[in-house]
Amino acid sequence: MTPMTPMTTSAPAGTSPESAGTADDLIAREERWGAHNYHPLDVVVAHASGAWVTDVEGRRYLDCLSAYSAVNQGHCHPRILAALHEQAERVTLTSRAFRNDQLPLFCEELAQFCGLEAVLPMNTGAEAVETAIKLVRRWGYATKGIATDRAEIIVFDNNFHGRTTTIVGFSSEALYRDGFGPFTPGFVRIPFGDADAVARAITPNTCAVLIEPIQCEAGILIPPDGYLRRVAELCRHNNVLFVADEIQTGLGRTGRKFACDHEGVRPDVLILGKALSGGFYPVSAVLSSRAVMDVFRPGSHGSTYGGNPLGCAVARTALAVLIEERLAERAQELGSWFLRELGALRNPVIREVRGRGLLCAIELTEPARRYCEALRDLGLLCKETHDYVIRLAPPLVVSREDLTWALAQLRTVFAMD
Ligand code: IF1
Repeated sequence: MTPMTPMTTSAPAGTSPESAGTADDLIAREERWGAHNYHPLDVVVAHASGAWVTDVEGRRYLDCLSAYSAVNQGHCHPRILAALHEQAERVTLTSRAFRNDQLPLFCEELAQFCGLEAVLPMNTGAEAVETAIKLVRRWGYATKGIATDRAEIIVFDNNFHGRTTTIVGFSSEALYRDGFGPFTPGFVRIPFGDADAVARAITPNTCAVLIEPIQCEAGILIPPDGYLRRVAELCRHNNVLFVADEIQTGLGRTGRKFACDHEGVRPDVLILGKALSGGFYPVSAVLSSRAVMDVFRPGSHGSTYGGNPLGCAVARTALAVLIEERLAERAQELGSWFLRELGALRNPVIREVRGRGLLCAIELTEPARRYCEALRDLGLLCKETHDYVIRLAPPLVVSREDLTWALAQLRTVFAMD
């Protein structure tokens, strides 16, 4: 056995969250002990509430990332916290070898919220995407009659669906793929936003189209009007399942329950994650009709934590908050105003402003990182995506006053140029 490496850091290891070190010390420790698979902005968050976070040195920031839409309900929402706490004192995990008293209610409430018939709970987004891939492949063989191992799934350039080997295998982004092969076959990748390309790509072996209704990681790319409806129609006519990854766009973010709602499209398979648990605890889910979901039989799929009572209790409350606080409506109202105001920002480096609900983007003609750093210094947290795009997606509980303040910081940064 290798002996334990002795701790070489100067400050004593904290025993409670409150005794953590300074920002510089904590950053040094993370770099020393953690994997280097991220390049975060150097703000060390210690507390958060609603739309605001506070760093270890007591500075406050408006969060305009919302953990990539996982905290749509706002940080540490008191009702979700209470549900977490109460459930944690009753029972947290049973495994699916036994039943628990939260899973049935979670499935019923989520299915009714989504207008679909059956729910399969998982934990992270990538797991739910993997689950959907298994589901549509099996449906392709068992129901559509595709020959064994010939099923094809249509995906899109610049997609982002997670980090598993199968999922990165059909990514078009070298950063996510390089060095991780060999990859899973059975995916056909085509341009996003062109319905004719979908029509051309469908073959008798196509079991599904897997699509983000708005491509977020690609830079908040909103497809042309009518595109999703056309793709859904092509799917219906060709007996192909329309699978929507609404992990980031769903649950109020774009001003409707789901981004597909903007075009009146009901997916055959819906994938949710992130805000399903209000940022407290990973809960994801795949939804479909009963007929499709029933291709899974006992033993075909599972997860130790999927459907656990703690996650279900948290997710039930996260959904209730979304409905009762009218967060989708808030995103619509605040978002359309905010986007108009963003559109009035004037600077030659701004190429385009776009968005839907409170999912907004400012595309620049130069790398966005230094603008994100300048905004951080003014107390506004956001993150560049694909180098040139500043993504602005605050928690949906953000106030108009907070957003007015954010606009002032943006004006300052773009005036400094
Ligand atoms: C990271 C991006 C966002 C997602 C969609 C599935 C997943 C995600 C549409 C997987 C996850 C994340 C994960 C996080 C950063 C992030 C991200 F910039 F990389 F693309 F949000 F825009 N489908 N999105 O957006 O869900 O397994 O992570 O729970 O660094 O990977 P997960």
